[in-house]
Amino acid sequence: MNDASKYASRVAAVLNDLTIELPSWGFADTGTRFGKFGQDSAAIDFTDKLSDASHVNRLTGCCPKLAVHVLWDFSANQQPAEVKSQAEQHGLRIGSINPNLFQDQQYKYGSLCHPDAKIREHAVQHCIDSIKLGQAVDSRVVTLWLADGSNYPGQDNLRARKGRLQECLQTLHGHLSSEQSFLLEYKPFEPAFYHTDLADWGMSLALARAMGPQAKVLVDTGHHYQSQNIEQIVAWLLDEGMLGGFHFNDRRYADDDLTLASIDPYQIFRIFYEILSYAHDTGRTPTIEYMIDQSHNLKPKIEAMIQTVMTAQELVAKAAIVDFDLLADLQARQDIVGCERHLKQAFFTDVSGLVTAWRVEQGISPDPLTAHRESGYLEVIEKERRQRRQELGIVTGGSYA
Ligand code: PSV
Ligand code: MN
Repeated sequence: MNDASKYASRVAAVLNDLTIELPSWGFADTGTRFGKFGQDSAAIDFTDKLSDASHVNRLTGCCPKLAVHVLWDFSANQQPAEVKSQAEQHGLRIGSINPNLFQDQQYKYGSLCHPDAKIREHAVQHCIDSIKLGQAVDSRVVTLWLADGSNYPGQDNLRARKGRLQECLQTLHGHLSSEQSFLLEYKPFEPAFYHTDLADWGMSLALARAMGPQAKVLVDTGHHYQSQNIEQIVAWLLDEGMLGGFHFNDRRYADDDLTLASIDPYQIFRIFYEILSYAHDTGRTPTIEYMIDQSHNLKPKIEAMIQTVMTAQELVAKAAIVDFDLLADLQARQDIVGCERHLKQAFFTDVSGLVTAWRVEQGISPDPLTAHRESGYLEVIEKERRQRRQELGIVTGGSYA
């Protein structure tokens, strides 16, 4: 067995480096297209989301930023400066800004890829507004997920759509401040079912390159076909200097929004292993934005977030105890069994003591989940939000129809 204790400082170093953005939408009532089940504790407004995220940050010590969705979190009369200071009052910063190009009725046939130049202009303007919003709240990242695609073969010209998209994205790059990066998220299907305009990492990579130096690729762990080798994609993007960030979640069938590593923890371990091995081999620490992108219909939302963060910390700690030099030696000798055994040993090593020690060092609870359950926070917000919902006449749950 790997002697985990001799890697204590390496584990502490990777945990110090790992900050994870929380998604504002993960604290509100969400669900599937068939229905949603309301929770009394679910956030009603943006202040609730800040409060919940701040609670998770206090307990885990590694979530200082809240990712926001422009149309879900910002109203027309909201001043960005106020949002920024409100976040600061909660000990947080605004993280990645997510433009929304998928709700508006005019996007029925696409947004940045739409055949009609007027609709593309509208979509571009929304993205420019989002970039400006990011500048005003001092956020460094704009993440674009594009719902564009088509449902039937022949519905539109695939190459023409690519050209329109490239042109729009290049315009957007020109609006970024020198401190902003632009992450292009890909997804193979949904809501479109025949083709998606940004369907995989190769398409995101090609367009990010065409956009300019501040554009990179975002890997949403749930946005891959069954059994796709995600860690290889990560290794390639790292090598190309094009890995910008992650949306953490897990999937069993499609884009299920399950909690990170709930289905395949070994895969997330292998992703972290690729990142740490790149840093070890090159001496470079890539700037990677880690964000959670999960909406829980059944699990209590705050618990699910804490569980996700704790899981990520545990898995990165396991990847940190891989002996990269030993592994390189085993690889050079073509000791295939030895190589695999070494990786597996790291994965199966109990690192909880090292992670706990790091938490104690940070002055936080060794067990954030239990600390949350004992904090009384949930009971307070449940009561207050139940009452507020009644006063506002908000009915929770039900169908989306
Ligand atoms: C789309 O499925 C996606 O992964 C994008 O990142 C959106 O911003 C997010 O989900 C909304 O939950
Ligand atoms: Mn995502």
